[in-house]
Amino acid sequence: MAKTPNEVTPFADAEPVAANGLLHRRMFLSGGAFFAGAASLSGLLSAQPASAQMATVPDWRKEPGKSFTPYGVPSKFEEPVQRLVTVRANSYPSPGAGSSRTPLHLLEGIITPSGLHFERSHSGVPDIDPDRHRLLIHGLVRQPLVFDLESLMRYPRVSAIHFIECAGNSGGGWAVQPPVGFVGTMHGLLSCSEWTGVPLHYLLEEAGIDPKAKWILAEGIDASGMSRSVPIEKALGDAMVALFQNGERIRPEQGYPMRLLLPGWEGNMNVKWLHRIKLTEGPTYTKDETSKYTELMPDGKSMQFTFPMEVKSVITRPSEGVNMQGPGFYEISGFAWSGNGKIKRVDISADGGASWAEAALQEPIASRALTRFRLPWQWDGKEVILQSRATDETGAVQPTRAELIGTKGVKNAYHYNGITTWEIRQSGLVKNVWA
Ligand SMILES: Nc1nc2c(c(=O)[nH]1)N[C@H]1C(S)=C(S)[C@@H](COP(=O)(O)O)O[C@H]1N2
Ligand SMILES: [Mo]
Repeated sequence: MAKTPNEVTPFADAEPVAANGLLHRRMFLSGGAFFAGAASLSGLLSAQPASAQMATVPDWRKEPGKSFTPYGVPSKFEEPVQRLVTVRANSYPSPGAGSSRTPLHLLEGIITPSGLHFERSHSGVPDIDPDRHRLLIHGLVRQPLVFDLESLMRYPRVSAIHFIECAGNSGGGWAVQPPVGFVGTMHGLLSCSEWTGVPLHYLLEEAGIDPKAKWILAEGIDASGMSRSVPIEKALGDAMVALFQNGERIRPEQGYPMRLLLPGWEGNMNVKWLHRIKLTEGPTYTKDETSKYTELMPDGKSMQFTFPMEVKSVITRPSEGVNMQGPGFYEISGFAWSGNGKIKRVDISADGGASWAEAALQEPIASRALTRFRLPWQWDGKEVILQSRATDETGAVQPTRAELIGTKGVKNAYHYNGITTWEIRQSGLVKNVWA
């Protein structure tokens, strides 16, 4: 016999749809009443009944606050919200090689604050004077062209919200033992910004594309001279020379004064500090696409040029280090994304994949952007195995870890997109486990 909502929780529209207290997403979508009313609700969430203490006047109420600042920074109480920096103990022979990760577990919405965008650099962050920077377009073109910032700023621009994900993100998924750490530690080579720039096809068309040109080579002017080959279809499609990040000029760590943006494709192809594009007949096979970023398969062969980052999701709340505070009502939330288009749906399981509840997707749902999902949950305080599974608009479904390893083996270091599993203990502790 079906339970009426109030036998389960005192919330309006609370309909259990999968095992262990997962509720219908309708509760977050209806826009109607949240609480069903009637019963005493105090203590159900974490709010306390109002008390006489509220009458105390805090110091900051007693005198005017500080004056205005030319460039704002977060409250000093938010100091722990920082990038997770990995510096190599011995950086020889490539000083500045390494990464810092976005603390995804501490963020909300879908936009990564620019100061928290992950960094992955092969030779540090160059200090580029924008007045002396040039972009060269040459190779199989009618007329090689050089652009300075001033000339680029005169072209029509587009803005779009896109994630960048390092191909090596979540690489701990291939390991025998499940990695220990925050979502940001495990999956934080992933960030999402609103990028604004000049569509690359304007510049290529102006230079005059030789019909023999089927690829481009894009190169950065940092000490690593990172370069990648890109098929001409992508270069003429949604590729952009990005100049702005979240409304302001692109940050030095992200490629100031300009980077190539290839929405949805491997992070490393989004060449930072972009200074040269050469049109070519075939791929150039640079060091950055032969020694790295190829996928070693179980049969010993390597897959090369696996460009889009596949459909993926992770629950950030709760997650390892973001523990439960006793039984009761929770919002489960996290990120889903796909390099092949929009996220179509996200399902959540609280019983290790036996039953699933469809999560609510927060607008905006943009193509090749992070998408925020949410699901109401009444946790009864028992041990639970919590998972999320994303599906994109091409119909691709995020695989389990076993399915992924079944096809790709464990010699691969890139493109890990298996389902993340959180074990929630009775104590409320959350642990990353292999399911
Ligand atoms: N010129 C240059 N471009 C680069 C890199 C680099 O080291 N040099 N790193 C690449 C890698 S591996 C990734 S994952 C992304 C990271 O972009 P971000 O540092 O803005 O997050 O930039 C790519 N573009
Ligand atoms: Mo990367």
